[in-house]
Amino acid sequence: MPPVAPRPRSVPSNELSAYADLVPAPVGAEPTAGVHWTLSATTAIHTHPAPVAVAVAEHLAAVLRRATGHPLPVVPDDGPGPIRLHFARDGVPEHSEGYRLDVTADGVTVAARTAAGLFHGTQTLRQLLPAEVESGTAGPGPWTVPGGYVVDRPRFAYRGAMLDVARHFRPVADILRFIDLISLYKINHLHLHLTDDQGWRIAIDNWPLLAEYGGASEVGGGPGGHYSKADYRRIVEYAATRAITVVPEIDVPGHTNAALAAYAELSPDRTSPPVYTGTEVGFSALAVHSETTYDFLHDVFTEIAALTPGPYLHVGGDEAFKVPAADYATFMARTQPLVVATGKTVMGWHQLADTAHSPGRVIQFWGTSDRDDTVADAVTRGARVLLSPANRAYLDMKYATDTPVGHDWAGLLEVRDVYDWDPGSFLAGVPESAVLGVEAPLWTESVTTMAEVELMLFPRLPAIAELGWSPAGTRDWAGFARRLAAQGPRWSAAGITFHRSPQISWPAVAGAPSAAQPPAT
Ligand code: NGO
Repeated sequence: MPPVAPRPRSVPSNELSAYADLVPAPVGAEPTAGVHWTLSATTAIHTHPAPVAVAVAEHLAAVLRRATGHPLPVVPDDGPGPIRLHFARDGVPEHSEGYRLDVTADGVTVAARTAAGLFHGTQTLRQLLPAEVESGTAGPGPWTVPGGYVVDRPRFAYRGAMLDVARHFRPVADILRFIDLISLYKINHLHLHLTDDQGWRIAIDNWPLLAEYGGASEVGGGPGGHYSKADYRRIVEYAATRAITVVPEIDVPGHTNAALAAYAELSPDRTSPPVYTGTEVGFSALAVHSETTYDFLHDVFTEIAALTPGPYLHVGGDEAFKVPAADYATFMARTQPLVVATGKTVMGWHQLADTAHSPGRVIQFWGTSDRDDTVADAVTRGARVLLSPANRAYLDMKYATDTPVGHDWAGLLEVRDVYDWDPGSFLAGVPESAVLGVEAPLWTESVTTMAEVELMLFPRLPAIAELGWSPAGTRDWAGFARRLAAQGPRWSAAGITFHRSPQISWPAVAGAPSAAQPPAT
């Protein structure tokens, strides 16, 4: 007689639709009916012994240990195991960030060509587990993963989030949390807006007063702060373990009051202005005709480039209203080669578009229309475009008039506004092949706490992440709204503050401790 199959236990809620609920939507995914695997006290994570693979496995283990209380040893041995993370090419999409994930009755396998691919696969695995896997304290489980597979790769090479640490400084611990949050949705670039009128946030050895004096202020008169080089390296290294590249921004020639306050010789009239703690823009400028300015930029870019393993160095360039157009062009014609000389590729806000080209440069569009002829022209000269249209991607915009923080100059941005556009065909004269990707900037004039940062990110950041990652053919508001709803319990379990958008039918957060309940906004 054939053995009697065990009676199916009750089906956990994540089992029915987990493969259809992933955010960002994958290239391909299918559940296998009737198959599942359950993580237990004896589960180990087997991985390739390469340190990069071990780092991915250790990160997954740390998340799973927290919520399950199980030991989950990481075994640097590529052989079969209940959870196996390994490098492979067969069946894995031909992309440096692609992965394949298989769940059978024997366990979970993530295969990828690179550590980044493995990392993204493990983030998908988290979403296939019950929402309580995001909890910071151990729960009873069961930690069951439905059987099936995912084959995945990104649509765009660059999916970014920007945090303005100049208007309000954020300590290193907050940046590390920010990195963890954005990496949940396969964001792969963290753009740090390190300098502005209200504060200079990174130590520069040759110009120590930039950080010491120029960093000791912020909007509203708070103490500000800055990152030492060791702090900054910590951020870069931590980001790398989450497959994230840091993009530093030194905003010039405008937005420079903090630098001018620290060094009078950088100012056109050789006089230091007072420290600035307001929120106006466009009133400050470097002395664009002074050689000292270019010595300063050379030193700053050289030191920043030395701290930056990633390819990009962002030079800002926005709202330099005090610099006449011809001087601005001259300034950028001198500034961009200084970046190139450090081995980095220039990135800049789209005001840079009609200045001299530099090899492979990236123009970050933050306008509110779907046409900008100077950007389209820069593309014909070889520029690539990073899309952050303010009326689609600016996460400092309020959701609604009663959102407690944020701006509304580019409109009120509910999650559907942020989701419902196609980066590949958004800007006239900019074909998809010229679009490097998308980025969601969070400016912090009025954002002063991490809870407020989270409120502005969620649920809009996952929308931008999906536009950047998922195949164009998956874009469908109703489907996204349903999948996003399934993320809510995960954020509640993780203690993430989020906006309970009325556009989404959030499931009830039954049993969640009140401290983890999202605020009603
Ligand atoms: C603009 C401006 C920033 C503001 C932001 C507020 C750019 C690129 N420059 O975006 O200084 O903080 O709007 O939304």
